[in-house]
Amino acid sequence: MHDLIPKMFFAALSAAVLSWPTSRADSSSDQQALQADSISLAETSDSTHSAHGTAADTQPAPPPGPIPDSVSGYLIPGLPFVEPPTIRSRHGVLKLELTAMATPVRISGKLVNARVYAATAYGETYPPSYVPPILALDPGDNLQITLKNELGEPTNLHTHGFFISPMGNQDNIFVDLPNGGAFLYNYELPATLSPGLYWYHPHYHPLVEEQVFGGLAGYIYVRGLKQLLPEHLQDVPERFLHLKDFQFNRENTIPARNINSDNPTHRTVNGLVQPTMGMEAGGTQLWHLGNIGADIWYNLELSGLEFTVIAEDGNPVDRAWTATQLLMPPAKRFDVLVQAKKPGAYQLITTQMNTGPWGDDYPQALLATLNVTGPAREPAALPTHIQPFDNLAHATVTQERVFDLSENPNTNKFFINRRVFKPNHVDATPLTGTVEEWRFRNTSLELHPIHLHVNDAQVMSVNGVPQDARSLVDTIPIPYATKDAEGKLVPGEVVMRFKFRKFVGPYVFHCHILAHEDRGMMSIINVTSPGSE
Ligand SMILES: [Cu+2]
Repeated sequence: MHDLIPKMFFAALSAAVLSWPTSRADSSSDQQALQADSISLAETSDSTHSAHGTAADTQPAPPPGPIPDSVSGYLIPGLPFVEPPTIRSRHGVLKLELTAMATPVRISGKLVNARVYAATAYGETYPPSYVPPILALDPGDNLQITLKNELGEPTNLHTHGFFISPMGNQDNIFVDLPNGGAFLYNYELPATLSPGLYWYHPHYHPLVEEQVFGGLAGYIYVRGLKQLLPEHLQDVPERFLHLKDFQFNRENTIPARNINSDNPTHRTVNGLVQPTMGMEAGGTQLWHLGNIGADIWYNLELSGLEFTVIAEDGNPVDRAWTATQLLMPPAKRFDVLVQAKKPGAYQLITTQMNTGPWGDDYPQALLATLNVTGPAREPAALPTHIQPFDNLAHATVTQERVFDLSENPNTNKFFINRRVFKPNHVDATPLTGTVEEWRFRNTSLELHPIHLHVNDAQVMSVNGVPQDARSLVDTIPIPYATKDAEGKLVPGEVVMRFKFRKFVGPYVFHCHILAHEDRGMMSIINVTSPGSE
């Protein structure tokens, strides 16, 4: 099995080895290693996991049959809030089968053609659903997912936020699982994995947007957050709110081609349009919020109530912070405490917003209604501190890097350092145990949320303003460029630090607006150990 590790990655590189870019700054011994592995790849050409990006690979699935309106029915708003089932680990192991398929499912009462997961685990069958089961784990667990592909096109799986190896059958987004195939992912979670909300979704370039937009995205919850709360809050009710949006065409199919994220869309919470939730006056609830849609943003408000953030992107914060608005780019997660003193109907909305002159405009939308009942009552005291984190502000930085984010609105291509993603191009080769400082400069006129796999980031400054980080994070909006008084373009800029703690191997960073990622805004880093070069 070990042999497969480099081969799967270098399968993705195989075409490249023939024309290795001259601009690559890495050592020539690296290059020799790549060539050596590409030779061994040839010996395994019968492997079901072939290179990414060939014409045959990215052949899209044929469109599904239309669903007549008489069969599809209508979206029903205001249904009671429900959550998907949870599959829990047992004795340190969670073993399940996940099947990605194109099939009709009901979303808030309406039948639409979607791309979704079905699951089986411990003798239970979980039918295909727009919101798949929540996988609940403890730090240190072993997660074994057999992914079966019935989509009609290739796919794979990414565990967003996990601090695990990017190689072999762990968080390896270079795996190419063809239609009809199966692949065993075997994730070894570190005992130190931080508690909070994570998620899973396909990462098969360049079909990621359509697969996530079709419905292929679910939650992973790593337990232990409640134990970080004061004792009087450790048994508060929890709610998992999956934020996903979908569009459907005349044939009642979620589009897979030419998705326009600026089109009118249906925002859903747990696959429901504007569901109703309940809470007792004076009560406290722990909400797990994640934007697991493909492209669009949320700016949440709850009728002026405060969200008390206790974790961000699966990282408990050192100081709890409160906000009446939560900006959530695609992939963003917050674990928050919510309280209401007085009874009433509180509206969870996403406000009107736009993502820049070249970006999208979203109208305000009601997401859910929280009905608070009973006599007014003072809620419990909230915590101010949750858990310290490994603050990198005073770390020794061994390497600085600059990444330019740009786009061409005419060709609809998106670039990092003026290149579209190439499976053969490595942009950086950090060493384990070091801290690097990366400067992202956005010269385009829209926001781009940047996500690095495996290692979380500490935001140091935004547009030159120093930031006092409360935790590490994994999805960071980079502000768009503006013009100064003389009309000169001033890039939006975020400086962040990464500590490459442990895992070696190639992995990616990219814009998590998946249309941008699919159209080029992604790049590879290859982490090595000092002495292994
Ligand atoms: Cu982007």
